[in-house]
Amino acid sequence: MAKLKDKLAEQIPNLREEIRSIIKEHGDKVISEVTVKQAYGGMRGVKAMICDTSLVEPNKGLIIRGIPISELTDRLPEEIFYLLLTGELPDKEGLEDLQKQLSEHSKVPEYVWNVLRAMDPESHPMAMLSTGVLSMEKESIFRKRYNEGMKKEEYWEPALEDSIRLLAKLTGVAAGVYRIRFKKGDLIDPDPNLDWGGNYAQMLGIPDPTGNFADLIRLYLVLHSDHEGGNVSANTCHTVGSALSDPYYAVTAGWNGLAGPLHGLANQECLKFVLSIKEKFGGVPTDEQLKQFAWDTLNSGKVIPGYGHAVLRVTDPRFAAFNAFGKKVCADDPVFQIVDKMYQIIPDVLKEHGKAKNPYPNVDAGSGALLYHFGLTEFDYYTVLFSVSRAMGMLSQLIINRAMGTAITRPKSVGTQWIKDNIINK
Ligand code: HAX
Repeated sequence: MAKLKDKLAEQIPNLREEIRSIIKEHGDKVISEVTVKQAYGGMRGVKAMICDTSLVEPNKGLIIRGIPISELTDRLPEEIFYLLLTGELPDKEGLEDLQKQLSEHSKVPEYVWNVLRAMDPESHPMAMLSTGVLSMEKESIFRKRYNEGMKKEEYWEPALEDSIRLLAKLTGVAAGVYRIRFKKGDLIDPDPNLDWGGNYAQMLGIPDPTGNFADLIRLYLVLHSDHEGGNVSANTCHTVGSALSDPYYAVTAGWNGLAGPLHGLANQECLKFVLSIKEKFGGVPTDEQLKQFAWDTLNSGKVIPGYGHAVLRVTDPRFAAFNAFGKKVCADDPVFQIVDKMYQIIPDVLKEHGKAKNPYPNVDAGSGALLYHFGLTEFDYYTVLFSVSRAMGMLSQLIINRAMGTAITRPKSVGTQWIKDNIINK
């Protein structure tokens, strides 16, 4: 039983039983406490939700179902989706079946293109992606089955079906956003013989005589697929999904968070920063010039994009994977060389500056330079690529939550007066 749905059907009863017994026997034990600083500070570090798809270890980075991301870089993104959901990589039958479903459902309804073409020509590609996918909400099988009165135990099945269909069309919508927004000419039809990532690359229409661009897209989709449950997009998708809003509502809500400059939009900020260095110095700066530029940036009150992380405390292994890819395919590109030089210089500057808890690069520090190298130069588009990938993680988490019967999210908020009365003046 290697097909994704069969595998999940086999696993879910055990998962439910395990959780039922954990809650019954250990439900009142404390796993975290919350300080005043955490309540005012984005709940950083508060352990208050469950996510089984992946884990971010401060000193190791992303681990998907027990496998470090650095060991998954040669896999296809759809294999990662299967892994996120089931905890196992698919065998040949499982992979082929999933690819067949992704291919079968890849046709984007015509009304999506009407919606996207009606948007203002200067709309941000992220707003277009969210709008385009949300316009397909009427296709939701989850909503239809819910309205027909499906049982709670069945929720995960239409959530899975919606998710596969959404992912199947997502690459087409995302490629369409690129071609419409940046006036690249006609839309390119999906090729049913290609894998999910390879097909996305061909629908973007970037010339790719070596096949390296398609490999970059596959790598990109693997590396950004998930980052545990508390980050803005995953947490938002989780919360919206917990109201039993269907996957279309939940995943687009998550993307709207990903569109923020401190989250997914950071990758376009990083490339802007790298290109501004290239322009200022007419190419790759010397070590001294780069060091001074970094200090000038910090002294003017700005952050160094691509460096630091809320959880990580080492070089992000996803950055390391992109850097290794760059060294293989475009080592002589000055934009890539600046990224590589920043990696040599910036951590020491940030350590001396003494503020950032993590002075090392995150995933966004290098990805834009690689896309730019292959001619995908519209950096407003980069967060869309991130979104296509992260949809796999958000949707996996959502399906598992529907399988586990996760309750609607409803933490208790307190006011500043409550803090004064109960903490300060107590
Ligand atoms: N450059 C300069 N200062 C930095 C910094 C950087 N790259 N990273 C952190 N700091 C500063 C913070 O601004 C903060 O300063 P204040 O005390 O004055 O507010 C201080 O160091 C402590 O911050 P932190 O605890 O180390 O980091 P946070 O968890 O608050 O924030 C961020 C994490 C990623 C938002 C932060 O490091 C940052 O702004 N980095 C630059 C933007 C960036 O690369 N974002 C992409 C993150 C990856 C991601 O999630 N992508 O989706």
